[in-house]
Amino acid sequence: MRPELRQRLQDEVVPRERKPQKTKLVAHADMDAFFASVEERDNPALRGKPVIVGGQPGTRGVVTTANYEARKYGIHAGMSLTKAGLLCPNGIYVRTHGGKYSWVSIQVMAIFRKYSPSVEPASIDEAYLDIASCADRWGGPGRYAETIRREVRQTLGVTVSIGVGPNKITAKIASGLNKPDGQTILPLDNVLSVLGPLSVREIPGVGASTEEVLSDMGIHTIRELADCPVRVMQNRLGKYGEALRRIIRGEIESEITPLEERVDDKSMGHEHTFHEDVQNRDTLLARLLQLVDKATRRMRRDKYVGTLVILKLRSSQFRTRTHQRQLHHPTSDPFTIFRVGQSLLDEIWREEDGSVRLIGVSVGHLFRPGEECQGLQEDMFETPKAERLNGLFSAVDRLRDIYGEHVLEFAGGMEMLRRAGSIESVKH
Ligand code: DCP
Ligand code: CA
Repeated sequence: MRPELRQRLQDEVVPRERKPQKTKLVAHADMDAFFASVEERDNPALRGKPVIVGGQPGTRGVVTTANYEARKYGIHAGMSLTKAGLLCPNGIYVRTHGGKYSWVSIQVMAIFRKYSPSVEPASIDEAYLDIASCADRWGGPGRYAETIRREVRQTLGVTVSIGVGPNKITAKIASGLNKPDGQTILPLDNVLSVLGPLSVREIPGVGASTEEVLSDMGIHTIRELADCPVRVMQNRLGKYGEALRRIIRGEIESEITPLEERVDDKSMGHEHTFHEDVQNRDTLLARLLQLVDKATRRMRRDKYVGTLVILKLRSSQFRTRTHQRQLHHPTSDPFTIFRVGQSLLDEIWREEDGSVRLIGVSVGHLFRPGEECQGLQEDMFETPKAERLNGLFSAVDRLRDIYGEHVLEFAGGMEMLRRAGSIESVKH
């Protein structure tokens, strides 16, 4: 490395914090239409046209993202490619190039780390930065955000939007307010001047069921939530409601878990070799569900969530294939992980491809979420229904601790096994 470059890096690089840190000032950086932007960067002929990433219209599979042009046609992530093809027949459809996006993600995170002592990646294209001790060095949060956005644009050719707030949740809402290629700095002494008029649905983690409860209470906007008396919130939504109210008022600090504290190389999973090779999709899915169940049980026990699902298949000819998908939100939810595993299976294997000797699944990019984010990561874990589900998982886990692994099986797995006529084949 050239000496002047090394010196520049040394000047720029902020000393690393190695422990989770509470901070009073958080930046949330989120890439714009991430997969589509990388595709446009690599093929400028796509610019200005509706670009849909995921595959060809009419084929199996879903849209992973669409650029802002394509969103005007109503296309969004998760939509089937068949429906996308009907809504936007003249769009440009590109297949997903996972490896390329992972590489850009690594480069983006490296840039973020130059600007903050503590960076917590939240998904493939977003991160929280602790900026309490460094924003002033760049002339305050506004200049600071402009500097990072410029560097990402100039070095990687893609754009990022940034929000700054007193905690993760407020910063995340802020980063979405001026998308794409924008920034929003919340005034620390009055975050509600910006957030107040927004719908409570803009709060990450507030889904349909929490919205319904709030709506029953006459609460529709963030300001109404913030102004609701603590006791009323406690009565209707318990500790979660109280925390939500304080977070949104900017009264709760966040803990940023830096990259070094994550166990990115760690994964939890299980695999199974069949007594007889299997060519039936339902049998594979039933086994997959059991493996996911086991893996997520360990994750719950150790309080991990993860953002990467890896499926492994070995054919009767001993050909091993692994396929992985980066999740949008960290999770330990068996249903989510199973659904992703199922779509990975469908992407790499069909019954006509021949029989399978081994199937395995693991969840990677594991980490333990900061306390204030626990339960806010996913709608599923924060709503009253989610609390019940979480309680259900824990109760099942306890029963298994006492009576053994097979005391309770997932009903779905049992049903699939029954359909495949292979209940006996998976009993131990
Ligand atoms: N992604 C995916 N499947 C989904 C959602 C997202 O594979 N159901 C991938 C593709 C996205 C990337 O994750 O490009 C980041 O997801 P975001 O929700 O941040 O969406 P984008 O970055 O595409 O758009 P935005 O500008 O709204 O952030
Ligand atoms: Ca994004």
